[in-house]
Amino acid sequence: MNTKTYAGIPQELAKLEQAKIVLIPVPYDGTSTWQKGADKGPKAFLEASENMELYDIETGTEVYQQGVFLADPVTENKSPEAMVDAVHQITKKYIKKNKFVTIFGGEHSISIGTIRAFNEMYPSLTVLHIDAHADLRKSYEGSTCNHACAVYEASQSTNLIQVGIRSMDIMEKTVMDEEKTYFAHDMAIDDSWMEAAIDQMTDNVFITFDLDAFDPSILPSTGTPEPGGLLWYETLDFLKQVFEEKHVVGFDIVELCPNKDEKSSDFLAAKLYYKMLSYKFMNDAVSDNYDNAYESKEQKKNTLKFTDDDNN
Ligand SMILES: [Mn+2]
Repeated sequence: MNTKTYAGIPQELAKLEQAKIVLIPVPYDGTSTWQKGADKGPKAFLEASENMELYDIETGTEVYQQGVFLADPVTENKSPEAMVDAVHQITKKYIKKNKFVTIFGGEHSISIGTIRAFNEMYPSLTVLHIDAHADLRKSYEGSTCNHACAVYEASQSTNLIQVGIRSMDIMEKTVMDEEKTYFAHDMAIDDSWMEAAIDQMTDNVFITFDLDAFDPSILPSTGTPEPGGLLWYETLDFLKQVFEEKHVVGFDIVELCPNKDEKSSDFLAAKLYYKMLSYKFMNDAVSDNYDNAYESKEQKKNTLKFTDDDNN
């Protein structure tokens, strides 16, 4: 039984029944290719979160008052496929409980499971993928559930928009939709990408945020740091607009690879998570009921079928 709460919030705000927000840690690092350690990400993130002040100056809110339930970590690691399946099932379970579901990895392969769950529960889903890497390989090192394949499935089954990309294999060009890809070298010289990307989104948006999208000068503790990344305030500016203009249905944050001598990355991840929650709930009173407005594709089919029968 886990008695620790997210960010040390009071127990009564951390109970599943009352909490509007669910946080699922996935300490998984089965397929990373260079520096190992993303499995330690959730622990470092939670420790940093406990040392963070919980009033958000920008929105003038204390989003933790909406309630945050810290779920048991997903520890399935028999195979990448079994891990993805476990993440998929548990994510879906909490969406069905009408919560705002968030997931902290772990390496990026966990997002195959999170995206699959949200895509089953929300029609016309946009996946906003913020990352240094394209992650569009169909399979890698013998598995379709490798971190290098994180958004291949999303590219086939959702409206995928990629932001911050600065590293890819030439083969991925055959899968990539360059109209919906925002490369870091273009973003650096022209900030019209924010509006352009938002214009391409449907209303339901899931955000998968690989921390290596950030510039290594502000976030060095990640498995594969790439130069030329996003900075803090431009990232927040973009995220805030997305939360204001779209129905963000959930998000995951992945690839924190902690280094005991460098804590600022852990703290940045903690703060990013809290900022995203603050933007999500900035206009919601604590007393408001929360409705995550899920409508699974199965349900939708049944409703249509019912209507057809009704007309006969
Ligand atoms: Mn990446």
